[in-house]
Amino acid sequence: MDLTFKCHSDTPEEYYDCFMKGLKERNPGEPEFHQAVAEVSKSVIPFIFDHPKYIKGQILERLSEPDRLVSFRVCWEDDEGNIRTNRGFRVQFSNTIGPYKGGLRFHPSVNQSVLKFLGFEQIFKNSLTGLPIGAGKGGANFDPKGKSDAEIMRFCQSFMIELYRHIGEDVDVPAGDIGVGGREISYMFGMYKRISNQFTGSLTGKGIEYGGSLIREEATGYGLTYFAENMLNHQSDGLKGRRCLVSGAGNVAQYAVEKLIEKEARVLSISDSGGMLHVPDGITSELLEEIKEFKKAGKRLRDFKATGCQYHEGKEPWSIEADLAFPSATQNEIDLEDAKTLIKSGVKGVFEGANMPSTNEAINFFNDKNILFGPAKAANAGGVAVSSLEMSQNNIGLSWEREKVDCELQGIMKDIHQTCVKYGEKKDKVCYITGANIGGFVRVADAMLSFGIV
Ligand code: NDP
Ligand code: 2IT
Repeated sequence: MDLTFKCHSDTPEEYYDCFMKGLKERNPGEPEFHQAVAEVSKSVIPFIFDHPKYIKGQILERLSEPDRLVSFRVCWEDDEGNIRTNRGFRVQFSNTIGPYKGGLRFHPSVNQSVLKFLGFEQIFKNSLTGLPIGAGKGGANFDPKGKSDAEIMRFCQSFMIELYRHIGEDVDVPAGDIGVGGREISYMFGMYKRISNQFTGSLTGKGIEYGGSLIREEATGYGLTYFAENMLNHQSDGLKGRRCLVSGAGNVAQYAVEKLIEKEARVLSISDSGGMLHVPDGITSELLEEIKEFKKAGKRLRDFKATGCQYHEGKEPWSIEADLAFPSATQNEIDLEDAKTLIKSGVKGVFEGANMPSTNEAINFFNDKNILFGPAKAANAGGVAVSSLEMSQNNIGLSWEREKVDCELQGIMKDIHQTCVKYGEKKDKVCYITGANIGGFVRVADAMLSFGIV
C-alpha cells in the first residue's frame, strides 16, 4: 500500500477526513497515535490550505510516518532467579532539525501506539524550543513498581545492550519520562559507556558528576509554571494567590508544585496512580520535601500521613474548587466528564504538564467554554529544552551554573509563548493550540522543503 494517501480535496474539512482515513488505515489499532495526529491536523490543515507549498510537498503525510521504529526483546533475571522478558522500543520519528531526541518510558501500558503518539508530539514540541533537536521516543512495557534496585539495574543494562546500537550523541539522544529518572538514566549510561568504550553525551538527564546539567531535573515542572505565568501575564493576570490543582506526584508534578509555591500560588492537590491527596490549606515547601522523599522511596500516597492532608482513594483532583489546573500524570487523564467537573469547580485555566493529558473531546469543551488552555507541546517543553542545553554543555565540555540554565529556560519558555501568540492570535484572543501546532510545524516543514524529497 502506498504510504501516503493523496487527498484531492476542495476544503480543509474534506482534506482532514481523507488524511485521517488514510492514517487510520495505515496504522490500525493505534488509538493514541490517531488522537495525537488528529489534534495537530485540525490546526495544520487549514494553514496548509493557505500555504499550498506544504500540500505539494506532502509534508503532513511525510511527518506522520516515523523515519524508523525498532522493537526488541529485553531479557533479564529477577531476584528469585526467574527469567523475565519485556518488549523494548525506540521510535525515531524525525531528524529534520537535529538528532532524534525524546524520553524513554517504562510503564506496563507502553506499546507502539503510545510511543508513536509521544514521538509525533515531540516533533512539534522540540521545534518550538528553537533548539537543534529532532524527535524520538522509546521505552518498554516494563513495570518498575515493586522491583528491587538490583532488578532495575539489570533491566536497564539489558535494555541498553540492544538500544546502544541505535543511539549516539549525533544520532539519537534519549532521556527520562514516566518510570525513568536519574537512577535509570545512570544505569543505562553506565552500560552505554562500557559497550561503546566512549564517554559521550548519548543520554540526557545524567548525574551532575558525569555530564548532567543543573536544572534538568526541575526543568519540565519549572518550565510549565513559567509558561503558565506567561499566558496569565498576557491577560494581565498572575499566579500569586491562585488556587491550583496538580495531578501526578512524579518529576513533573513535584517541580511544578515547587515553582508554584515560590510564585505564591496555593497548591491544593497532587495525585498518583492510587488516588489523590487534598491539602486544603495549600502544600508548603516543607510538606513538598516530605512528599518528594516519600515518592523517591517508591511509596504510595495512600500511605502518606501528615496533618492537613486528606487522601482520597481512586480519585482525581478535578472536583476541588480552584482557579487553575496542571494535569501532570499521564495521557487522557482528563476526559469530557473531567473537563465538565473542572469547570464546575471554577477552573479558568488548564496547563498541560503531562503529554496529551486531555482527550480531544475535553479540549473542544474547554474551547467552547473559553478556558485558557496551554497545550502540552508548548507548556511542557522546558524538559527537553534543558536536555538540549545539556547536549550543548557536553559538546563544549563545560558545566553552566544553575542561574544561567534557569535564565535560559525562562527565555525559551517566553519565546515559545511568543511563537504561540504569533501563530495563534485572532481578534485579540490567542488560541495556544493553533499557535503551538503551527509554530512547531512551520520550522520543520520549511527544513523538509529545503531538503527535497528525502
Ligand atoms: P514520573 O514517573 O516521575 O511520574 C508519573 C506520575 O504520574 C506518578 O505519580 C504516577 O503515579 C502518575 N501516573 C503515571 N501513570 C499513571 C496512570 N496511568 N494513572 C494515574 N497516574 C499515573 O513521570 P514524569 O513526571 O516524568 O511524567 C509525567 C508526565 O509528564 C508524562 O505524561 C510525561 O510524558 C510528561 N513529561 C515528562 C517530562 C520529563 O522531563 N520527565 C517532560 C515532558 C513531559 P505512581 O507514582 O503511582 O506511579
Ligand atoms: O516528553 C518529553 O519531552 C520528555 N520526556 C523529555 C525528553 C527529553 O529528551 O528530555
